[in-house]
Amino acid sequence: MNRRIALQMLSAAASCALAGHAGQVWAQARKIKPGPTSVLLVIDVQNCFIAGGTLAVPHGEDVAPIINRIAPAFQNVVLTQDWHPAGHASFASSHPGSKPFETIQLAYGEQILWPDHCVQGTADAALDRDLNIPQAELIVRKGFHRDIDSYSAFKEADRSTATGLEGYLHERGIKRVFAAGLATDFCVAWTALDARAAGFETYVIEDACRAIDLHGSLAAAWEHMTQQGVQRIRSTDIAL
Ligand code: VGL
Ligand code: ZN
Repeated sequence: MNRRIALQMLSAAASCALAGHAGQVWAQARKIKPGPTSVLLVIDVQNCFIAGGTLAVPHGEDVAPIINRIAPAFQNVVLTQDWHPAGHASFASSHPGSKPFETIQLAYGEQILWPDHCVQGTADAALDRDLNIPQAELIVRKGFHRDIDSYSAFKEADRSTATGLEGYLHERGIKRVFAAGLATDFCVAWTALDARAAGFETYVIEDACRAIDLHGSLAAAWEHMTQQGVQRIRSTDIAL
């Protein structure tokens, strides 16, 4: 190869490397930096919702490694646990003649019936052991009233009983909520919608969630969330 071609190749390689680096810098600059007024809400990443659990969400066990990877980018992390007493109103077994995934009418309205799950103090209700977020500052337990379910980490299914999370976040000066966990179309969606209603800038980290998807519930949840201004992002959109 002659000297001129060799030089041309060298300079092309150099500019390629430069463009690659600039591209990386640009991509990094466009990423979301959570900061002190943001919180990562890790919703119900519990044994009941992963493989081997009583209400296993398809591929639910895949979220812990993704959440572990982004959690260090957050100065505030709050975990939730679905935490039902035995005989809870959302259990099909509490309503003779009913079966899981049927719908019934309770005092506060329609309720989907579930298999017994996340019973207080059981191994099934414990956090997924693969979750590794030692800096998490608070665990909110919900669904502990026997006669009221709570998909949302903010407000129970009667739409009036508060969990206290809204007050906690306001007192801590939190403005932005990032939600991840299980399940996208139930506890994550209800939590994100209530976060919006409470005035927080709200993001759902799509690939850090997995869905139950009962009769089109996943598509409906995204439509509802998008309509209400919940922002749909991916874990790679967050600056690590
Ligand atoms: C959930 C159904 C029943 C959830 C909790 O965490 O999404 N789903 N209880
Ligand atoms: Zn539940």
